[in-house]
Amino acid sequence: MLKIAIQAKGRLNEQSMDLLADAGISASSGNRKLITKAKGFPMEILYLRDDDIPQAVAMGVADIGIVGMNEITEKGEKVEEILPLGFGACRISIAVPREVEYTGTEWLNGRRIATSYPNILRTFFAENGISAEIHEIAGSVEIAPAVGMSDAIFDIVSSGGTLIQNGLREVEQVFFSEAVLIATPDLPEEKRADLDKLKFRLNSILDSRGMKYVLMNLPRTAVDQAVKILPGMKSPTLLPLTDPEWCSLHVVIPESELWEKIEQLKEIGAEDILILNLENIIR
Ligand code: PRT
Ligand code: ZN
Repeated sequence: MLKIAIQAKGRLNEQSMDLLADAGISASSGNRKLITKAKGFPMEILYLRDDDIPQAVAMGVADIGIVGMNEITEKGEKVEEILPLGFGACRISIAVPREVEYTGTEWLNGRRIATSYPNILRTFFAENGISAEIHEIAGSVEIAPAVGMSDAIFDIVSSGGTLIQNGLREVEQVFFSEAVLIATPDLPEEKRADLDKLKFRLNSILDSRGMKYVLMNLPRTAVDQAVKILPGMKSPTLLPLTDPEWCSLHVVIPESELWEKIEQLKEIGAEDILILNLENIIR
């Protein structure tokens, strides 16, 4: 039976559980134990701190896991990256006090930089020929400059709000991360088959996220123009209506392009447009 490591609590926990739930896999509710048996898939769920997930998967304590790319790279454990999951997006950046006149990476020479990601920072320094002092601290990195512990920080940024609140300015974006499904390097054959099934379910969910299913009535004479407007999965579906001059057009559109496409379709005569949520795309 596959054993998956998930963050016990924190930023990745909820979205990891939601993704599994969308794939028809649920953990028994009630008190979160260290390990529970999932329903809907032959799988056990192991709840760990995110810092421990790369090692647990590398050692085979868990067969697979969901964790941020930042933790995978920082820990340097040997794991197989199976699938980027499209959530938990963030970057690790260098930030300096607002009033500092940052002139470029050479400003960092001889400075003290506080971080929880010393290995990623060390690589960045080596690649850029910088010689600076790395101060490893476990939490609240953003307060280090204000209390005189460092000249700059190297920390996770997503909206940038935390930096602003602490009087800091982002000056170098070094590493980009998102949550990733990882696997232990020597996964046994029978577990590999289960992993393939899981991957299939996850891919169909990830493909459908951010997509809408759109139906509309369209004059037959406007079909050629509609096909040009729509990106289409292969070709859009056309169904006849009782009125021979009209048809019903069905298409999947990315949410980011939805309203622009709808406006164009209305201009060529589309009516009664329905927009539906899409749950899965099985290719
Ligand atoms: O207890 P455990 O060790 O499991 O959790 P943790 O406290 O170490 O990690 P957690 O839950 O904070 O984050 C887990 C993972 O989420 C990280 O390793 C990243 O892969 C990802 N992630 C995505 C983030 C953020 N976005 C994020 N914004 N992790 C942390 N942050 C922090 C950031 O450091 C800043 O202090 O959130 C704060 C707010 O960010 P802004 O820029 O939006 O203000
Ligand atoms: Zn952590």
